Amino acid sequence: MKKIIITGVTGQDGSHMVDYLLKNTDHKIHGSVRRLSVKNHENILHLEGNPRFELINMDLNDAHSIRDVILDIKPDYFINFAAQSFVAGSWDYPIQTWDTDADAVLHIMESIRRFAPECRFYNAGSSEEFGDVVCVPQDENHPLRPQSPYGAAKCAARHIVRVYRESYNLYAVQGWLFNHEGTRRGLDFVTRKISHSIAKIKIALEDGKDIPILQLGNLDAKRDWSDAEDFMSGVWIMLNQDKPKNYVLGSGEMHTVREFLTKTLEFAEIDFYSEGQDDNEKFYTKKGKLFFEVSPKYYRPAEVHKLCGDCSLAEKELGWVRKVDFFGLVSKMYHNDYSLLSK
Ligand code: G4F
Repeated sequence: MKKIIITGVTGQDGSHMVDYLLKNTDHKIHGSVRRLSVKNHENILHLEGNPRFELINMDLNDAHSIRDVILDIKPDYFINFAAQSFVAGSWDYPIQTWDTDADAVLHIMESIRRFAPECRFYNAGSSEEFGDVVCVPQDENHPLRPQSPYGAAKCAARHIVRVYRESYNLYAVQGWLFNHEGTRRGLDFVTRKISHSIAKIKIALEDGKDIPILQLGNLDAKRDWSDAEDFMSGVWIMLNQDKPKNYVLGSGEMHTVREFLTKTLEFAEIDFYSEGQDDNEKFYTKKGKLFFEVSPKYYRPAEVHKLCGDCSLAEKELGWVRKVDFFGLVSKMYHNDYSLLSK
């Protein structure tokens, strides 16, 4: 039985990866978590008692902890999904972001090189590395032009992974994953913030209660949104090629934040009209109740205006396919939040 370490298992991607591997392989999975006084295990509650899944303690900000775990388990695969992944937060915590998203990758690579050189390593890359893009769509050859401390840290990690792969002949890859969302997404990311808030607004309207007001920042940013579950097979295939190589995973479609919001309102069957522009834009129900407004407090010091992934190489060489499109994703997220909140 092969051994896989996955970091970030309490998060969206880590928990989906565990589900994917339990279903599609016979391997043993060691899910690493940082011991906290408050548990945040909602995404992995269903794994409790599974004999092929074991939680282990590891703190990516502690090189000794990484070394001890790799020495002890001698994994066949190491999938690093743990990160400070909230781009907006990276201006508030740039050093913590750098420690977790860049330095930790160096510590992992160094421990793999010393103690488990046969281990295959995947690091979660990001389309934020392309940042201020020079063309649309972006493929594997797009230059790295990050716009945030988060994007810069991911670029540093990418170079670390490449240098270790080339210097020590390790199987180490990093996928450029464009935005991927779903029902386990954190509430601060814009898609889940919208699906969850609109579901709350819908329920308040149905119950005749006070309507909570949703506030968002830049509605014109364009993103390439996919279903996170669809990306897991792509990551696993990337890890199991004859030779290590990096790939873009995305949908090749761009949609604005505004489109995500209005599509969600369509699924919620909330009719509305808008007033004002830019910082003063507001949405009202047909009965004149305010339920949405733009708030500059969610603007970022620097924005990535458009991201669109060209995943043709992954489709051709890995045979990777997506199942869920943009409308399917919006529908799934809204309906999931509506049923969660109506319970
Ligand atoms: O949902 P977001 O916070 O995701 P962002 O910044 O694109 O990053 C996500 O995708 C990356 C891959 O491209 C990952 F590497 C990263 O870890 C993360 O998963 O914001 C999306 C867009 C931005 O342009 C932002 O300015 O939505 C805009 N936005 C507008 N109002 C907002 C809000 N974003 C958030 N989080 N909250 C708002 O109120």
